[in-house]
Amino acid sequence: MGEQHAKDPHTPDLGLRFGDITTEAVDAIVNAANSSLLGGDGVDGAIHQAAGPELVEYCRGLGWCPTGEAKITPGFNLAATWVIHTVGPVWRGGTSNEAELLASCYRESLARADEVDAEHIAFPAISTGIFGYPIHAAAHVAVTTVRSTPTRVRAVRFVAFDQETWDVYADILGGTRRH
Ligand code: AR6
Repeated sequence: MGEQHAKDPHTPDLGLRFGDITTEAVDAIVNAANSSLLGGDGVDGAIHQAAGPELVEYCRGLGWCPTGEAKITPGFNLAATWVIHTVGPVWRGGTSNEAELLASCYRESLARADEVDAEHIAFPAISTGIFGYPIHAAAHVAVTTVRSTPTRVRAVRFVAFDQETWDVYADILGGTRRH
């Protein structure tokens, strides 16, 4: 076996942070958006607020984003260079393909990151707020999908905005470095 080339797809290091994703100084932060991409409440509202009005203007030019897909924009006033906007599924009890759609959000977000050579990215707990996806199930999808998706992203931070989210990720990530 030869030494792994730096640009070969691999599994990223996983980390956990507590707090507001808008202050994360990474190459790209992921936004839990809705299909209009024109902003909303929750983390979406916070990202638009911090990025400034240029973000919604840029998003207007992108059009609709279906559930499970992801589109990338500049970060404008954010510390992050890029924002990857993905649309998670609304929780409808678990029988409406929610898990596959949520996994697709993570895979598609990593694909957008690869397209711009983003090496450090941060994810909120997509769909677990206004869209109602139970945190245990959602965090399991998040971690297993990121672990099983080949990508050139080197480090993924899961950002927990509340204690329950932190506790669930910490449990799933186990011995993973929490930073
Ligand atoms: N930083 C990190 N995480 C946050 C932040 C923040 N600043 N603010 C909230 N969270 P949600 P969804 C957490 O509701 O469920 C919007 O209106 C939050 O505690 O933001 O995917 C969109 O436009 C939760 O753990 O997103 C859509 O219409 C997680 O982020 C809809 O909400 C996701 O909660 C999307 O709903």
